[in-house]
Amino acid sequence: MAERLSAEARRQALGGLPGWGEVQGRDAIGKSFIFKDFNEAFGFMTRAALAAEKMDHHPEWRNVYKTVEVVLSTHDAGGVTALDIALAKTMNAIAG
Ligand code: H2B
Repeated sequence: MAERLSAEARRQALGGLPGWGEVQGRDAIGKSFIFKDFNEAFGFMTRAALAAEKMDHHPEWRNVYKTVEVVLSTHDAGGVTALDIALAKTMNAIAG
């Protein structure tokens, strides 16, 4: 099973992940993606969902019009692991 990252490892990983930051009050990372319109936002969600399913690692997320708020945490580990960092990277790549 993936292990929770140390605070230092998480901080370092976040340094290479534009737009991502710590979620206040829990062991998780988050980002608000803002797209041109709903079509772009939902297209992102569709591609990210397929990637997440392939990784067997799933986001907590919320869409309002052209904004997608994402929170990543590994529920099985109770915090941020390398799986969250990998999914965050994939999401950044999909968003372009
Ligand atoms: N996604 C996330 N974010 N955290 C998990 O711990 C997790 C998951 N566990 N997706 C996976 C599914 C697990 O429940 C299955 C059985 O592999």
